[in-house]
Amino acid sequence: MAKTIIVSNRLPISLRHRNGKFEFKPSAGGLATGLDSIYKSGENIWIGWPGNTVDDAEQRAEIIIELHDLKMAPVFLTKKDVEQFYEGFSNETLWPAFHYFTQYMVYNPDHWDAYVRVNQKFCEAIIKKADPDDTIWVHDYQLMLLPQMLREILPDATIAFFQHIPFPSYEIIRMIPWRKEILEGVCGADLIGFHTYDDMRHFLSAVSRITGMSGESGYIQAENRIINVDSFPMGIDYNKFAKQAKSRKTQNIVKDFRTKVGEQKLIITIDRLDYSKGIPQRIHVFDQLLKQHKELRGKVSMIMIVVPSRDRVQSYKELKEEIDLLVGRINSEYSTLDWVPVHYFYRSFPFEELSAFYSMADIALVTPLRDGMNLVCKEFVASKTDQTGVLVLSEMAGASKELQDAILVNPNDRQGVVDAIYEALSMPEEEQKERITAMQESLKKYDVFQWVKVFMDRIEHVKGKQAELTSKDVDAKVMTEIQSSFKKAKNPIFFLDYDGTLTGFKANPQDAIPDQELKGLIKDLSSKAQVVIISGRDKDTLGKWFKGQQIDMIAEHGVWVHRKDQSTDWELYAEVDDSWKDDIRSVMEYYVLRTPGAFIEEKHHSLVWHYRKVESGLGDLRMRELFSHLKYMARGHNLQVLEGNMVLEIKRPDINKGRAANSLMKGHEFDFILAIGDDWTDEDTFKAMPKNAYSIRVGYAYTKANYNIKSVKQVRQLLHKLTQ
Ligand code: GDG
Repeated sequence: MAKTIIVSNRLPISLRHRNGKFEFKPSAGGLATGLDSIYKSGENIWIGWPGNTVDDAEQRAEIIIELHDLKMAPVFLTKKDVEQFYEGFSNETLWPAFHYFTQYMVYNPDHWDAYVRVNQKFCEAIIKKADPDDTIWVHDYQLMLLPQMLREILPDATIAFFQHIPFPSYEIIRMIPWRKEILEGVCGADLIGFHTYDDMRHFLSAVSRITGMSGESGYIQAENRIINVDSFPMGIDYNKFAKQAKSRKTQNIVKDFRTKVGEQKLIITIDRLDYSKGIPQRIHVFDQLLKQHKELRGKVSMIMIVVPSRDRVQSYKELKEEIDLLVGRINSEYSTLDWVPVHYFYRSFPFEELSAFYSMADIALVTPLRDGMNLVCKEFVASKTDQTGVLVLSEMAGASKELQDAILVNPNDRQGVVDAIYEALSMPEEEQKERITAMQESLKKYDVFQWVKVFMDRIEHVKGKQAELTSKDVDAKVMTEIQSSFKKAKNPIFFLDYDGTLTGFKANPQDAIPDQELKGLIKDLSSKAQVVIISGRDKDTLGKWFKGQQIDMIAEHGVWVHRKDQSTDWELYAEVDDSWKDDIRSVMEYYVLRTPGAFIEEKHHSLVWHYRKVESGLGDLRMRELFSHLKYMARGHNLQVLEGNMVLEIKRPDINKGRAANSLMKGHEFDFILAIGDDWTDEDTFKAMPKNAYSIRVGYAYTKANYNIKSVKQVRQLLHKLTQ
């Protein structure tokens, strides 16, 4: 049976070497709890780095055995890996970039090499355990190359990726020299998840601009499959926090802490040491509060827990020094013998004490400058079992999208945060209860177990969607069938679209000239069958490009036809009334003037607005505007507006490739018909085909065609086979 493999940089354990033996302490972090039921069942397993550098072979063997019992398998990192991959590329390039701290970004090619090398190491470790149809769920920014590395070795595996930290705007991503490799790495996955909608839309925009892969409504069209990108806001183990807060153990700790700090109001702040968390800014805020509201001195204290993290990275060392200095300054300025403004702890606490802090605090001040989600604020809310307390939350945290009943603040607006704390301190109990209750309802419903379930269900959904689209793939069996049917045929015909079918797209449409291979292919094919090039292109271009070939040509979606046996001129296939063109052209021209790179192509029966060369994003925006403008005008003229590949075309609805193909076949009996095309204009051809025809759409989009084929390359391979 297929199994599920969870992969993260760190395994959910801590490992200590004591008295010649290793001690394994499972971590009770949010992710580990949520995924508990997954990796602990059946053959499933969690693969990652145990967190220590262990070089000794015997010790490694001991760790492998111990971890095996915990349903885990290690990836061992060397000291150099840790320095260059983890502290280096992950935490000095990706982390600052993704949190918009570009001033801390390091561009070190050695760190990048290590990132590739370690992702490869993870890949090898997974391959040893994985079967071809397993589900592999990769976590976070340290492993962004892994999905594609796995895809190359396990093409049929189900691969998912979730990023726990923000995904920034394209403007930031483009600063990273290795951005393309990183995005292509992630796109090896079938499902890509982020905490928020903003993260996912930033990702989609970066993918389309940097890799050129197109996307729509959360789906990216990769070469041979679709990829779903979605938002999955992570929850917490709500009941665990609620239960612990009520427990006798925690309530005893609360009593003890209370006796020590007295009856003053308490503001709690809990973070890992990180510049993204806005810790120094928070101390400045508290200082300003005490300056502006002298009456609060002696009555409010801040309990500030900073959990040591990445303290070997220079920027973190400096941050630690800054915090120490600021806490020293504020305490030395305001402290009295029976009161200190800031109780500062640079260490972590056992769970029951953490719960006591949440439980006794009047306010949680969660003001990161940028945070993927932030679980601390959710844990605080879950721990307020009597529903009193106020959450002051940064709008830069992913959690702010869900916790709208918090007092939301901009952490850069110092006065705004001061005012928010003041508001929180004076908030009536009834309002506190209303707000906390509303937030608790939501956190209960969307807890971490629900998060895992929704994510796993979505993996199945996307695989189903992929299967639907590839069920009609031209595989070896279909290929053999087409070949044998063609061999038997006495009077075969081919309808071949040009752009996107026989040749790829070019920035300038006039550059998509048929190459030598294609010319040879068409020549060979036309010696064995009737070949019809059926295109939206103008007749002069087609005529020039296929001059001398023994083929039929249908130009401008069926306005013109050129028969191979009539070496004379083009024949008008459809009567064209172009009295509408002046009105429409002037509107299109207005949009060209506003959009550098756009241009109009005039065809006999249609006008086409091209935006392939327009700055990406702007092109889409203008196309949408023009689309609704033209739709409105089209009604009066009985015209049809159609969206194509980086084009918007307006034309008479009764002129289409299907109608032209039908007219051309009329009165003839064909015993083999093959139609291939890549876009909506070819759908008319497919619809017009008789039942016995083979129709094939290039790319994996929904289609009326009987089959799909991956790309232009595969189309040419198919046609070559038929000429043999
Ligand atoms: C990353 C993203 C995203 C803290 N102090 C103690 C302690 N903690 C626990 C908290 C909480 C966790 O650490 C911190 O989680 P956050 O979500 O706040 O932040 P990151 O570590 O930066 O996590 C973040 C998260 O991934 C999940 O996707 O939300 O945006 O940056 O659970 O309880 N636990 C104990 N003692 C402490 O002193 N026991």
